[in-house]
Amino acid sequence: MIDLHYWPTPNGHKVTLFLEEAGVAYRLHPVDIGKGAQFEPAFLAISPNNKMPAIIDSEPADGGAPVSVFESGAILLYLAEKTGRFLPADLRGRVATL
Ligand SMILES: N[C@@H](CCC(=O)N[C@@H](CS)C(=O)NCC(=O)O)C(=O)O
Repeated sequence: MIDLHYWPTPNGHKVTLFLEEAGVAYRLHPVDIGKGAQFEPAFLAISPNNKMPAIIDSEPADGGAPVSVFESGAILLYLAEKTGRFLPADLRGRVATL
């Protein structure tokens, strides 16, 4: 399960678009950046630069402890590698996508 810490901005939408298109199960956790929720210690433990989106993957591919990822580009890359979706394996396709 992916826990997505989210607010409806373009950077937040990048992650929900991926999750919806890939059919990945997820739970949304609102981070009201207008009210300063991004500065709460529990959120900073996940996203130390006080920006959403951020995710916690409770079922990482290595079977280990939950993994947290912040920065939308890093999240998209993590999810692409986890699911095998939307990131071509060939050099040129991969570069074009990145
Ligand atoms: N480079 C980051 C930018 C994320 C970002 O700018 N998030 C904004 C909303 S779109 C935010 O959380 N701002 C709260 C703040 O800076 O205090 C990414 O791509 O994830």
